[in-house]
Amino acid sequence: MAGEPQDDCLFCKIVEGHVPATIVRETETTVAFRDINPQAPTHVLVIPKAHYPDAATLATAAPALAADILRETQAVADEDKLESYRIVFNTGSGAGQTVWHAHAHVIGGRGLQWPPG
Ligand code: D5M
Repeated sequence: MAGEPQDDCLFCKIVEGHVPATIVRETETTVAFRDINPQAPTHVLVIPKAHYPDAATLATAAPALAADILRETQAVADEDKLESYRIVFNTGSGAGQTVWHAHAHVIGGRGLQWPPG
């Protein structure tokens, strides 16, 4: 069923506390934790506790939850005192998505180039 935890999902395991993570924020519906392979001084992943495979599926099935994710990206930026930051939703393997549980990358703390690589 949409949103149900998946046994084979790494981020569901982080939500359940079965895989350790450096959690920076948690709400009723979301968790934010530091990326294990940081690309900038701040690199935090904001995820819904419920399982959706990517951002578009999340936004269609649970738009209020998608809004929770976006609000939390700002809260993470505030926590790390970032004036500027980038939010990235890699969607599809061609764009670099490797974990099939929707997540926003919050990246900041250094100059960011545009266009991204
Ligand atoms: O982003 C998936 C991201 O997830 C990638 O930047 C590494 C990160 N990752 C993978 N395993 C972990 C654990 N265990 N803790 C924290 N971060 C993790 P994608 O957009 O799918 O490539």
